[in-house]
Amino acid sequence: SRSYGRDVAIIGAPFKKGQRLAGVEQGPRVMREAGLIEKLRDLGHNVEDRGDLNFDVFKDDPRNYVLNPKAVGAATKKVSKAVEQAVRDNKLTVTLGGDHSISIGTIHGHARAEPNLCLLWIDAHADINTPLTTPSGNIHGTPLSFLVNQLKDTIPWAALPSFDWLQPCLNITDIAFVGLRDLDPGERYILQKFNITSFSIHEVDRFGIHEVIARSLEAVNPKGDRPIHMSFDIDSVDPAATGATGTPVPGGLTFREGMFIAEHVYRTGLLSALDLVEVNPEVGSRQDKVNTVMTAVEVLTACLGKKREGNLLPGYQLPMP
Ligand code: EXY
Ligand code: MN
Ligand code: MN
Repeated sequence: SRSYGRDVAIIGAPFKKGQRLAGVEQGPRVMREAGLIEKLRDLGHNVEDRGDLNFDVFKDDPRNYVLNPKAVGAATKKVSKAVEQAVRDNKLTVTLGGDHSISIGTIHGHARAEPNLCLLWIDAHADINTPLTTPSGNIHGTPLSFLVNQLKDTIPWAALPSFDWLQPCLNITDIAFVGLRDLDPGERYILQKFNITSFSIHEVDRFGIHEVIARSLEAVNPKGDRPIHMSFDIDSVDPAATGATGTPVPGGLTFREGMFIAEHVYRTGLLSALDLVEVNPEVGSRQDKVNTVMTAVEVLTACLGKKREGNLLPGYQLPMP
């Protein structure tokens, strides 16, 4: 093609069984309907939309520490395979959720192809409950515990055979959190015990978003030689802009802070895979839905090079009279 951007793969992961609310499985559809693919092509990227994954339904999937273990185990295995393949095909791989449990698969698959990756986790929540600390049983609050080497012995693997395909693949020191403001006691303990890089909303207010994202990258990628996985939960941004999400928490990142993170990460040139999760068009008002989808699409396009200062088209010539 005559593309001047990157090769990009879009993978839809319309999955909701990591939490209890219907609607989050419509995330990929509403983001596509808002013109995501065209907007990425307008930036000059060669975009291959690989469509939506199909997830198996389990009639018999009883709670076992967590809810829907079979459905989540099977779905995340599929997500992992799809992301691994796309990264091996040299695509910047964008996965559209779905709830945040899908990131068990996106990060696992990305790490299979790029074992040296580091992780930016942009979220109101730390999503690092273990199956024994989760207060809700919702797996979308636990994905990182399944992935982290240092928590391997805290997972009741024998009780969760649907995750037998999964190998922990991430050191806990390879994660930086931004935007946190709702942690459970087990999560607080884990972050403190392992001295994890984390910038809550308090630190965003204190230092400013540029300092926070720069320090996050310095901590997990000091030499700038590691591929970056960014997992962007739309609930990191304030409910004023993202009311259509399942677990909104007041006092979040502003729209502008979310955009700043996206633009800054693009400028590293190291973004290798990206998740955009937890858009639920069935939560909140019609205006919440419009705002949330718009925010998601703006963040995604900024992660792939759209600049608020404007983009210069290669070969642009001023029209002459
Ligand atoms: N920490 C709570 C739990 O584990 O149930 C809430 C988790 C929400 C997870 C989401 C969307 O980032
Ligand atoms: Mn999350
Ligand atoms: Mn969240």
